[in-house]
Amino acid sequence: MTYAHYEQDGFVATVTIDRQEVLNALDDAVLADLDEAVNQVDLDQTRCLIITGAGNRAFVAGADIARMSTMTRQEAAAFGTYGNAVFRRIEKLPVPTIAAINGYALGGGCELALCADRRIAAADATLGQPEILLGIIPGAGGTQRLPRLIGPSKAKDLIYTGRFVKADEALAIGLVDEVLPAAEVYDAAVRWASQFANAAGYALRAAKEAIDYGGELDLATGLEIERQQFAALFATEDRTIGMTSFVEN
Ligand code: CO8
Repeated sequence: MTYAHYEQDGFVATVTIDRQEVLNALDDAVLADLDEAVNQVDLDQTRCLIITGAGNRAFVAGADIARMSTMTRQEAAAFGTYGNAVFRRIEKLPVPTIAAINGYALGGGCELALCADRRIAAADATLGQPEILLGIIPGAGGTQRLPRLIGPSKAKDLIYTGRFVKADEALAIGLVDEVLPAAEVYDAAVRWASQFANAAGYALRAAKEAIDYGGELDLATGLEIERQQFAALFATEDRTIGMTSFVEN
């Protein structure tokens, strides 16, 4: 019995969180299975990772509120630390990642989606950071990644009010990148992922690292990372093939 299934289809890996009786809510066991599934990503075999939720009702409806309702402060600290570590590992994967958001992505579920490079949402998806309604704040990166993605004003709107955001609004404010009928979300994620199957893998990794790591630093350091990555790619076969074939043809 696992709460997170790993599948590999060609160069595309998919991790599906599966605890449908509580809308895929996260507790320690789900986090551990998610961690284990993500650790199966073999960087020699995988060009893109899709993360999704099982069933059609939820991506992840948040951390398990029943479990959190009895947590001591120390237990909450441990839970938050673990959740953050798992999410950070996902965010730091060198390959592109996609959140295929089917249904609710609330609280820790929205925060998980924020760790992906791209968010594709079903037209009936609902996102949000409702923690304030429970007397807490986001605990797995929401106060940090959400304002970086959609700006501090919009992030404060969502986090201060805890209101739910339907897919159309999520698209309008940049919280998701694409909205499609529910039945088309996963296939669209696979299509987006598949374009990387034959792409220059080292260049993709370098682009991701320069954008993500550089974005956490001052401009001068970010530019330095880009400069080094740019030069390093001249030692790859992809660059030799790519440039030679352009020049010859
Ligand atoms: N935790 C535990 N159980 C849940 C959760 C949850 N987050 N969400 C839904 N469930 C359960 C329900 O209790 C219900 O169980 P049961 O059938 O035994 O009564 C089952 O899932 C189905 O849910 P509903 O009957 O409520 O379905 P509805 O369609 O009526 O409502 C909602 C769906 C609107 C999604 C509603 O269930 C809801 O509001 N859920 C809570 C959403 C929420 O507040 N999420 C944020 C939680 S706080 C958080 O995520 C903090 C993050 C900290 C990160 C820490 C590291 C990972």
